[in-house]
Amino acid sequence: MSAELTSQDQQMALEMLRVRYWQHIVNEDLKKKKFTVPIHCAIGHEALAVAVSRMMEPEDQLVLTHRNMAYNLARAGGLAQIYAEYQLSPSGPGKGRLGSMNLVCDSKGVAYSSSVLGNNIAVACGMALAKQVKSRPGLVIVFSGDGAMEEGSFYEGLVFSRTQRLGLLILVENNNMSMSSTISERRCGINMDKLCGSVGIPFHTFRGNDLFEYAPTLKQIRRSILEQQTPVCVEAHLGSINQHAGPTPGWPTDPKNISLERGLIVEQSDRDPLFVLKQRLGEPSFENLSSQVLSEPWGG
Ligand SMILES: Cc1ncc(C[n+]2csc(CCOP(=O)(O)OP(=O)(O)O)c2C)c(N)n1
Ligand SMILES: [Mg+2]
Repeated sequence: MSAELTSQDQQMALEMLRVRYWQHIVNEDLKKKKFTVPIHCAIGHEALAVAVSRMMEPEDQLVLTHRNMAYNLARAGGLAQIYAEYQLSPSGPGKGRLGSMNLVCDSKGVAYSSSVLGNNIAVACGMALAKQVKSRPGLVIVFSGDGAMEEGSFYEGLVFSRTQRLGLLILVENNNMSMSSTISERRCGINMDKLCGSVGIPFHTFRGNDLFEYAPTLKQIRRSILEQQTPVCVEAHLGSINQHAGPTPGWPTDPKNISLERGLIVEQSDRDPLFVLKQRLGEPSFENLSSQVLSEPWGG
């Protein structure tokens, strides 16, 4: 693909590389115990984060979970502000009072984040209903994990949003992990296609971490939500390559080991969206863009 790389594709690739680079910086500083608040990296979520951020129009609102880092970074377009908030500095977007798990940035469309699983679904439904009642444009995008969707409010949100025909995009990040348990360790499987279909909500599956596939598809989905006045649900299968929270490695014998010294790519598999990008662009283009990002000052 490298030969046909348009300047827009290049910008998009750079955005994703930056979100990874900034997460590496946070992870390195987590290792050095530079923060006092719990911080959940989202290394492996970058393709979805950049695609969602690029899909958004100024009137759209993002409603996030505890694992909001990649989304806040993609929306912010820089690390310095977010880093300041992680250090609880008054110069952060939450004036140092929100920390990581509840971080919002209204000016960038990040309206709400919650550390309470499932709570954000009800809040997003209320926000989407307010848009509808007040005839305000745009849609609300709400995130859930494969763990958080076990909360009753997830099902209630599906029924309520479809009943009211809300402008809502429900994105489930299925990393097959809730704290330290996989899905099969804690519950039966849930057929999302059938669950959504049973209440008339269109459903899509995302696999493979390909930014160049996710970005245009999400733009089409956004249009369909607004034109057909129906919520849509997307389940993205991805991996959180880092530990649940805190630094990776989190302890001396941790099998997960992330180090910026080894470069931006963490895993040589399609669980890593940067590995997927490298396959897409070819090694020379990928290395060229990576070096550019690694040489950029981030404000720390
Ligand atoms: C109502 C509630 N119950 C339990 C927790 C503790 N808790 C925090 S994160 C987490 C796992 C969430 O898994 P998932 O939704 O899949 O998100 P992931 O961390 O995998 O991104 C749990 C159980 C919580 N924050 N809120
Ligand atoms: Mg999960």
